[in-house]
Amino acid sequence: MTTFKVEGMTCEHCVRAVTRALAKVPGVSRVTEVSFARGEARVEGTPDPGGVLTAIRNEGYEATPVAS
Ligand SMILES: [Cu+2]
Repeated sequence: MTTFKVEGMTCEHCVRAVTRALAKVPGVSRVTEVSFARGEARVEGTPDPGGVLTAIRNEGYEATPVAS
């Protein structure tokens, strides 16, 4: 499981946009959680972290990896 901090999500629409984008990233087997309240996204699988960050940024949000 990999966690990312996501800035800029304000509603469920943002959550759906980020969830859809993450599901398309190679290596992501499941989008575990996307929360605008906590500003977090969690995915399962073995994606390239750079690919995840790019997918989130392409939707218009800022993302940073969270060290676990
Ligand atoms: Cu929104």
